[in-house]
Amino acid sequence: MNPPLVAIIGSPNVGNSTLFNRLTGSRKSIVGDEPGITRDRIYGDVEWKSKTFELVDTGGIVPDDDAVIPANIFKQAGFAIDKAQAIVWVVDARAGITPLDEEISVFLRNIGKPVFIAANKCESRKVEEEAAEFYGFGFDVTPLSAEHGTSIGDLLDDLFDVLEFEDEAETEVSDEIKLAIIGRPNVGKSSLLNKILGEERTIVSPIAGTTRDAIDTHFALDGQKFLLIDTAGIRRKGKTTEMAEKLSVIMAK
Ligand SMILES: Nc1nc2c(ncn2[C@@H]2O[C@H](COP(=O)(O)OP(=O)(O)OP(=O)(O)O)[C@@H](O)[C@H]2O)c(=O)[nH]1
Ligand SMILES: [Mg+2]
Repeated sequence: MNPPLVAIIGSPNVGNSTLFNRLTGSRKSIVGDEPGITRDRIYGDVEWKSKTFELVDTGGIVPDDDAVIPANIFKQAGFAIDKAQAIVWVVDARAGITPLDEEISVFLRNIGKPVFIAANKCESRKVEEEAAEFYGFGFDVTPLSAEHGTSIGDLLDDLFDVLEFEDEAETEVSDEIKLAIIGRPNVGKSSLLNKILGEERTIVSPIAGTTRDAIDTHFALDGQKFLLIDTAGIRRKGKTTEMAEKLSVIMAK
C-alpha cells in the first residue's frame, strides 16, 4: 500500500537537497550555493534492499524567522514531519554545531519520531572525526558526503531498522493522468493547486517567483488518479537573473 515516508530536515545550505537527489537518484530538487533555495516539499522514491520508501525534501529551516518565506518554509517542513515515520536531520559537519543546530535539536527532540543525523560534507578524515560532536544531541550520527555519495548505505541501513513497510502486493498501474499547471509568474498557479487539493501544498506569496521546483502531487478523484504538477512561472528569456530561477525554468520544460 502506501510506502513509509521519511523527511529530510536541516538548516539552509547544509546539503538537504543534494542528499535528497543522491538518495532518490534524481535531480528533482534544485541545489544551489546559497541558502533558501528549496521552499516547497519535494517528494521522491528511494529503493533499497528491494523495498521502496518515500522521501520528502524540505527547505532549510530557521524556526524563529518570521519573514514570510522562511516562516512558510518552516510550516511546510512541519507538514512533512507530521506525516513522516522518521526524520533525516542534515547538518554541515565542516561548520560544526551552530546555534541554529541547537535550536533545531530541541524542536526535533519534541516530535517523538526517530531522528538520524546525516553529518554532511565529510570529505576528510579530520571533518569525519569532528562530526562526532553531533552525538551530543542524542541521535544516531552518520558522517557522509551527499555530493560524493559516501556512506549513504550506512544511513539507509539505519533507517531500515525503524521503517515499517506494508506488504507491497499491489503494484502501481499507470492509469494516471498527468496535468501540469503552467503560466507566467504570479498569476496564481500555486493558489489554484492548493484550491484543487484543499490543502496548503505549496507556498503562496505576493512575491513573483515564489515557487522554484516543480511540485508533484498524486491524488484521486472519482476513482481516477491524477498527477498534478505545479511549475515555476516561466519568464521571457533573458529577463531572469537569479540562478535558482533559471534552473527551475529549465526543469519546468
Ligand atoms: N563539499 C560538499 N558540498 C556539498 C555537499 N552537499 C551539498 N553541498 C553543497 O552545499 C551547497 C548547498 O546544497 P543544497 O543541497 O542546495 O543545500 P540545501 O540544504 O538544500 O539548501 P536550501 O534548500 O537552500 O536550504 C551547494 O553548493 C552544494 O553543492 C557535500 O556533500 N559536500
Ligand atoms: Mg534545498
